[in-house]
Amino acid sequence: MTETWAKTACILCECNCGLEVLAKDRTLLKIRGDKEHPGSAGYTCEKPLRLERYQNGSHRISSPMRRREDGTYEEIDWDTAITEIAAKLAQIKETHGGDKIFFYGGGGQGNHLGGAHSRALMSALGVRYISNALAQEKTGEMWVDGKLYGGHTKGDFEHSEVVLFLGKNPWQSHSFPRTRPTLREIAKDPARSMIVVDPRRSETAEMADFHLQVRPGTDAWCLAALLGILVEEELLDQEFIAEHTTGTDPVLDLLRQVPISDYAARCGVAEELLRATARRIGAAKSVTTYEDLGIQQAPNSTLVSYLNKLTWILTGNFGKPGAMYLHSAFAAVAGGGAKPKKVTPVTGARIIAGLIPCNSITEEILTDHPDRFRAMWMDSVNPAHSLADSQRFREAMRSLELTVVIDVAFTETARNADYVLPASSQFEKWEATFFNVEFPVNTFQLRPPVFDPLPGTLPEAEIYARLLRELQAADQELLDSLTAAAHAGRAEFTAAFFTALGQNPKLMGLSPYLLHETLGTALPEGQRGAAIVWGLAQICAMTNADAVRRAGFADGNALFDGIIAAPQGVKFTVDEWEHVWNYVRRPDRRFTVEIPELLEKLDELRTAPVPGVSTEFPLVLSAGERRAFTANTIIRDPEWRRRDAGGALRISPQDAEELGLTSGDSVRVITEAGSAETGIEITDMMRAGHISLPNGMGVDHPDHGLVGVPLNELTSLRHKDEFAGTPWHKYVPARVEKV
Ligand SMILES: Nc1nc2c(c(=O)[nH]1)N[C@H]1C(S)=C(S)[C@@H](COP(=O)(O)OP(=O)(O)OC[C@H]3O[C@@H](n4cnc5c(=O)[nH]c(N)nc54)[C@H](O)[C@@H]3O)O[C@H]1N2
Ligand SMILES: Nc1nc2c(c(=O)[nH]1)N[C@H]1C(S)=C(S)[C@@H](COP(=O)(O)OP(=O)(O)OC[C@H]3O[C@@H](n4cnc5c(=O)[nH]c(N)nc54)[C@H](O)[C@@H]3O)O[C@H]1N2
Ligand code: SF4
Ligand SMILES: [Mo]
Repeated sequence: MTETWAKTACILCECNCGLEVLAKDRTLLKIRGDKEHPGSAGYTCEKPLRLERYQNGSHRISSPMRRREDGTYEEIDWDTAITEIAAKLAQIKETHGGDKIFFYGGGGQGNHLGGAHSRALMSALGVRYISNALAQEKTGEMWVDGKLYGGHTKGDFEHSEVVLFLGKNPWQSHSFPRTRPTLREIAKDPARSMIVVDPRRSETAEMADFHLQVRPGTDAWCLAALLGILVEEELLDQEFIAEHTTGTDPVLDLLRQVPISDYAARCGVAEELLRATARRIGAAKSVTTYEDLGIQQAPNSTLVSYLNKLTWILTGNFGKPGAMYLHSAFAAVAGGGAKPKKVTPVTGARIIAGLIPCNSITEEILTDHPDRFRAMWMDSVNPAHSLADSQRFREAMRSLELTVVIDVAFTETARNADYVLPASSQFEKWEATFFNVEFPVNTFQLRPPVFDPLPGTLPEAEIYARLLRELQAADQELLDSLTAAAHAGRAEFTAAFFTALGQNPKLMGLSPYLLHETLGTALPEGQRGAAIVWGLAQICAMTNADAVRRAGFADGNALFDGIIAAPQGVKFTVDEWEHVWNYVRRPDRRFTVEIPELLEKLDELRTAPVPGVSTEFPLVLSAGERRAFTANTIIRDPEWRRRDAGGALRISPQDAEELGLTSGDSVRVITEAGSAETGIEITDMMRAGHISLPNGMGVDHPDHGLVGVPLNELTSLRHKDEFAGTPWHKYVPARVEKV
């Protein structure tokens, strides 16, 4: 076969940098950054260069599998799998109601079209409860965002004078376009400053002008002190506050009372350093902040998200170059479908952005409550590895009447499922993500398949379509008339589709399926898997009409055609900075600064004890550090890793000495939930008392066995945020013993 260069994207983190790949037969021979990609412009880090380890290898599965009584699996054909699964879903819906079928996942770092297709199955079944990984990291922030301005914010880091990274190590974890060049530019420019709040001297902290090396889990005191100083030293932007916010007075009153010296002592950061940091923020023309897992998976996380946002709001760092912004979206990553419920059926936990808190999932299953979930659908996720307390989650899976996993590999989760359905890889089908969060220019890339599906596998679009056909989810007459319209022409189809939806709004939920079955058959050969994007493009063009037009697309049809024609990605919205207020979802376009529940928590900080350690567990384990070669569990082959192949436990020289450890030793890490053996790396990156293990390790591979620590054998469901229910993976009390 000939070698051809094709355009695609990296699937290992949410940046989705554009790639060009040299493909031959079924392999990825060479991989390089795509200079034509509108967001990454040729940039990549070291991780995608051997994506071949994802695409091919003994981890891939190529037949549907059914679990036997004894826990082993047998291969079955697709027809059998679809018929049996559809029958069981229908029976559970009939007996217990569709709301007892829980959907988890629907996409990872590179693939969101499968999740979009799954919406049609949910709609047909009457599913009401869903969740995904966002509900173990971002839902606290989302709750705060909802109260403040009703949208998602990000920063214009590239042009920012001062950037603040809060529990975020972008050198390794990235998360914004061309991360490393941007960090390097900030670090070398004497007129710009980088502030990092992290107990660890991370690669990013190493580059920073201000490193606030907090005690683990004490960020609330640190940020409260920082805000206290901003208020006390009159470093706020009063004009911005008067013009763009409401409810700010009670917040300022409380911040005036912050005992600054006391809080500095509690978080372990020198007061003078905090004051210098506050002054730098106050004097800057533009400031951006990025909060991530270091605070989102640690004590007081929702409160800390709020304090983070107050830092840039009260200093007027919104809606100008180099500052924070709200933005357009190609399609939503969260959102609970038609009418999301407010609390979970069994434990009454708060549902945020339509998502059940991850730490509640097990408790919604392992109970005899009549409203418990009876079935769980898992697509493109590995919850038996990624959710807190793996042991209990496995028990929960086995107690359900039906569990189905769709994955490319026989994962930890697949090994506990009743049925496992093999998906085509992200290079074998049309794919895209909805991590489109830039402003003033926002981009979207629809990636065509590089290869045909691995024999035996199916793209998710086809899996969901087969199930929905089996369930007879749509009226045949409707399908026939839409198909005829699609063959007549785009204008005819557009009119027919919207007329059908107008006559029966309930069809909205089924539209991914309808598009696949009708428009999909009229698209040029091989493009059927892109049909769903036609629907998303229509919604996007209606929601952001002016910005889409400024990007050069007259309407949804033009946008869809433009997307198909540009496999390197398109700019789908173009804004000016003054348009940013259009994205603030408030009738008065102002920020609602007062959040009473969180002000109460802020006030309680004075008397609340700082999270501490015990004699039984004297160390704090950060369970899930992003390193040079980790990528959740997307790549299972340990030979992919060029460095730190075993995933060592990082420990400070002081702690190592106290425990009598030297380089090369093995240790046992013990927590209240479990224990694991691992090698160590003694490094002064770590603060005394703080240890860390990498994420994404401890998965089983047919040729290499299990390498590294499966972290969630060490975590428990109990430790979680009181508002959002997000786990404290960065704050796991632990002890270490030499073995
Ligand atoms: N290389 C790589 N990159 C990735 C991923 C990957 O698997 N590998 N995963 C992607 C995903 S899904 C996500 S969500 C992001 C996450 O990206 P990050 O949140 O940046 O990643 P982490 O390393 O988990 O945590 C960031 C920092 O929090 C610090 N930290 C620990 N405890 C505390 C604390 O109490 N307070 C503060 N202030 N900091 C603390 C840690 O020392 C660490 O440096 O990364 C994305 N990018
Ligand atoms: N202790 C601890 N736990 C954590 C974290 C931590 O830091 N510490 N981090 C958390 C965070 S931030 C996140 S985002 C989660 C991530 O955890 P999960 O959301 O569970 O996802 P991944 O580990 O990314 O697993 C993705 C799965 O998708 C499969 N896959 C890949 N391509 C395809 C495809 O095309 N189709 C289908 N159907 N499947 C595919 C992969 O084989 C893999 O099994 O983990 C969380 N868990
Ligand atoms: S930054 Fe993320 S998306 Fe870009 S190349 Fe690295 S891992 Fe892939
Ligand atoms: Mo994540």
